[in-house]
Amino acid sequence: KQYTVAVVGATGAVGTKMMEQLAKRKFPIGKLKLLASKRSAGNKLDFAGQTYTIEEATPEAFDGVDIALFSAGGSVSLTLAPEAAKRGAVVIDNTSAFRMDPNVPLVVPEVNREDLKAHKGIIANPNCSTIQMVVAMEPIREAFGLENVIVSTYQAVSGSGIHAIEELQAQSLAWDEGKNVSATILPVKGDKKHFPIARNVLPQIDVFTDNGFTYEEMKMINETKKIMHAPALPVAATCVRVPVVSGHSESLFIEVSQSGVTVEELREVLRNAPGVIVQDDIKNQQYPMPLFAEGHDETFVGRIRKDLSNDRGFHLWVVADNLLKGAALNSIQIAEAMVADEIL
Ligand code: A2P
Ligand code: 11C
Repeated sequence: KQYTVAVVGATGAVGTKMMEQLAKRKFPIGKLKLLASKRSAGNKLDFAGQTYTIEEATPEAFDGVDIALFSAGGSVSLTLAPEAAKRGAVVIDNTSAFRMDPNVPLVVPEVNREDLKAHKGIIANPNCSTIQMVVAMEPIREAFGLENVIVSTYQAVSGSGIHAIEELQAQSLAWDEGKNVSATILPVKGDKKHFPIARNVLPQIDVFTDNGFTYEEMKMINETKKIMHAPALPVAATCVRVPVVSGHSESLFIEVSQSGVTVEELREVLRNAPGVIVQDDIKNQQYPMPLFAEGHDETFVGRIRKDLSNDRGFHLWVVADNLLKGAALNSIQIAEAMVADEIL
């Protein structure tokens, strides 16, 4: 069977990668519709050797669509995803608009593929920093139990879209040329102040919530509990933007339930885990880095060590391409799982 697929936000950082993944993974596309804002309507884009004309994303654009991949921002999803679902499309939404809706499965196929069966037309793709963390943690939880999670992130600017990548590049150039460095996007468009990301790190991703955590941090906390079906799991996050173009890194502390688990046992579990590559050989300085994770599908894990004062505590360094496993690839993997499990 072949499917009519719409990509909403086809000109964006994630939309572009979604198209690359559809082509690379040979998703069974009968017809492809590339949708974006009115500004881009009429422009051309190439896909698998063919040229397509971008259309404006309107409710009617979803007539006849089987699968709609959304990555055009939360407000576009809030208005158009229900319209697409109403017209019979299955929406796979990469924004945070519906993630915590109890009627919407939030899925990382390696972790909770079964949840797809309960879908009511909209499926949510988790936040990038959440996805790579749960891919690394779920096999550990299955083997040894999981009781506590504390994570600090080092997130690439591409998580904030194409304009943030351009901002980092322009600021780096301005530094080199001794010119004025101006900031207009990061840490987050919707906040009052902006700071340079070049030669800096920003301990703010998204705006702050009332409890002192940012929305990005709350996403990691709430989404992890939902995906892992672990509402009582303690999770704490500190999310930080670093001047890296692609690839999110995470320093992860976990406490397992079982006592006496060895580093080698934990490593072995991760070696056999789907979607994980263990890069952990400190004698040879082998550990994951974002520069080398870019373009890869897997989540890389290294620096695995036991805490020095807690027998059940482990430290890990987790890196993945935030635009691939963190966004576009996971969305396509959701679509593939639905095709394979015959729930489309
Ligand atoms: P456009 O290029 O026409 O503005 P990024 O996250 O990289 O910034 O990309 C955002 C994506 O969302 C782009 O493809 C952008 O299209 C799309 N987009 C923005 N606003 C709308 C809208 N109102 N309707 C549909 N797509 C939109
Ligand atoms: C970032 N994690 O790196 C964000 C981007 O909820 O899908 C993804 C935001 C989201 O800025």
